[in-house]
Amino acid sequence: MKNNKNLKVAIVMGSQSDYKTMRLVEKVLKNLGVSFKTLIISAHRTPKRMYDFASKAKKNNFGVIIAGAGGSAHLPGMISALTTIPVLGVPIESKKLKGLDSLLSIAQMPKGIPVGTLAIGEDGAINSALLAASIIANNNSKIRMKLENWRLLQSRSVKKRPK
Ligand code: RP5
Repeated sequence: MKNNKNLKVAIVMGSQSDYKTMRLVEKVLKNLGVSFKTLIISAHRTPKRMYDFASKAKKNNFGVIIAGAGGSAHLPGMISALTTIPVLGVPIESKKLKGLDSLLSIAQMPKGIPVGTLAIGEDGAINSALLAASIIANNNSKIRMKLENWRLLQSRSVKKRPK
């Protein structure tokens, strides 16, 4: 890892079909001024690509990896097995089981190889970006300030009384 202050976030997903959810990660990170790189990597369709990515992730200055996957959703766990960079898993809402399959698969990692699991679908995608920004903010005061401001605006946007 070259520079603790300028760590990037890797956004990876198992399929093009995951991008409609995972593009929200990009949107939030852009808003917070966090650098990122987005890639399609499938644990089962492109295992070599996954191995190359995960084994070079530290050298490539990634500080957090966000992995979105649906169905049996082994991508986040497999990447986590190959690197000690924190991996956040976004369970994609699958067609048949509405993402419950993805959620259980990502959350139920056996001890020893952790994956921080977010909510299913869009909420999870957005929160994964906020959590990744929090991790990067530990060593980056500019991003910490942007994150604090984001929270402030969110609080201000909540009306006191319902209409
Ligand atoms: C997983 O299979 C992907 O993460 C995706 O959510 C799911 C379905 O992929 P496609 O059949 O749409 O390519 O690997």
